[in-house]
Amino acid sequence: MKSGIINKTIYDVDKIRKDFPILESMIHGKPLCYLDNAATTQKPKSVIASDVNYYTHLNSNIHRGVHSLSEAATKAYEDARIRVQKFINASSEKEIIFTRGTTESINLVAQTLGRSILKEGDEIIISTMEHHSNIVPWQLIAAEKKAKIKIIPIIDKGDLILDEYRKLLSPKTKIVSVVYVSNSLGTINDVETIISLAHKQNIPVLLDAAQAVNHLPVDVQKLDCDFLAFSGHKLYGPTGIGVLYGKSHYLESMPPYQGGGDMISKVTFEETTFNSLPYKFEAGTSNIAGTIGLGAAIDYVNTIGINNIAAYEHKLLEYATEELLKINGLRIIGQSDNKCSLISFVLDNIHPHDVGTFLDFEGIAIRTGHHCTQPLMDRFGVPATSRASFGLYNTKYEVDILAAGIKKIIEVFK
Ligand code: C6P
Repeated sequence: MKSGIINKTIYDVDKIRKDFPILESMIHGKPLCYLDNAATTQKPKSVIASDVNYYTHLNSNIHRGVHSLSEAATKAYEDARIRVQKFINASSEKEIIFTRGTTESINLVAQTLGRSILKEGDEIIISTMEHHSNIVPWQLIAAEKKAKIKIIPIIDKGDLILDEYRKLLSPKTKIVSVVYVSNSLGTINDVETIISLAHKQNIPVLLDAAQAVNHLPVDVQKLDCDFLAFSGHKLYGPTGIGVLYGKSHYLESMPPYQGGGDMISKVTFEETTFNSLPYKFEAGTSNIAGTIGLGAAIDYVNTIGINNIAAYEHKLLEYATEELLKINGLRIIGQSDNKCSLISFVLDNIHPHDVGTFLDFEGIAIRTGHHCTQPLMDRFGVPATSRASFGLYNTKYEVDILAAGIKKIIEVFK
């Protein structure tokens, strides 16, 4: 698939696309135009090769054996932890906990920190634009502890109302948990302000960075967030592997999430003492191949440079916004001045599911539905949107294909 002029200015996207074998696919006889990167990103050859290499040469359980294979697998697994630590600039690799993904990372904090600090009448602050993964875990623990959930409202453009957030903060607030980049609007939230306001009252802040780490440079020490959650599969890595970053003093004070092998120091029938960080939170045999694959994905992203990716995607988003706004009857949901990576839209009198199905016949993969943000859809008074979300390999030409596909469906449905 051809690219456009802007694509050459930051990096050679045509060269990069060759690293992703799936981008060569034909769908219904048309070249695949993959614009569903917020759901999951495609994998470069190096990540695919990492999986094959692991099962061909390294497969063994970690932290358990003294034999060579186990030692090699353990080293590769722990090297991946250091790659993650450096990627988000955590101060120690002990602050990096491997989980199944963003969802599990947030559940871990809700069920451990939440369980140990929440009391009746306490409050948890989240926002209107949260993914269900940052709503339901808090609802579960709030119901158990008789705590309340408070919601930061948003304006029609899709920005959080920080004055309202200020008013919500009180001595009853025990945790703030907000999304860094919205998966449905693309808004980049002002998390620096959110964190500093919470910290004035010694309230810990968790950032759901599922849609941030692949689009923006993320430095947890600079942000000063207390927890940060993300998934490997949105960062060009494998599914089933994710990260919870936590400041060590919080992680030390939290009880374990699950019990089992690897998370213990000593077990008797009377009593168990727990392993040190990070292993206290990694019970059972981990997704070893996936973790090593995540390390390979980070290496890949680093070779391009996350700042280059952010700059490239920013230009692509500007171009896509301009082109889509030219289409009569198309309304963009989420028009913050501080946005990245995606466009959610609705078309007059055409249901998003019809849009998604029609575009699929053009070879274009977008996501339609509520994107696991039903309260946000309610806020905008729509049951669903169509969402085109971009990755480091998308091109201006693909934006043109999308715009042409949307114009075609409007014609057909007239
Ligand atoms: N959003 C989307 O299409 P998991 O499933 O654990 O890897 O990620 C959950 C999650 C949490 N927070 C945000 C902001 C997310 O975008 C997601 C995943 C996908 O938008 C699947 S619903």
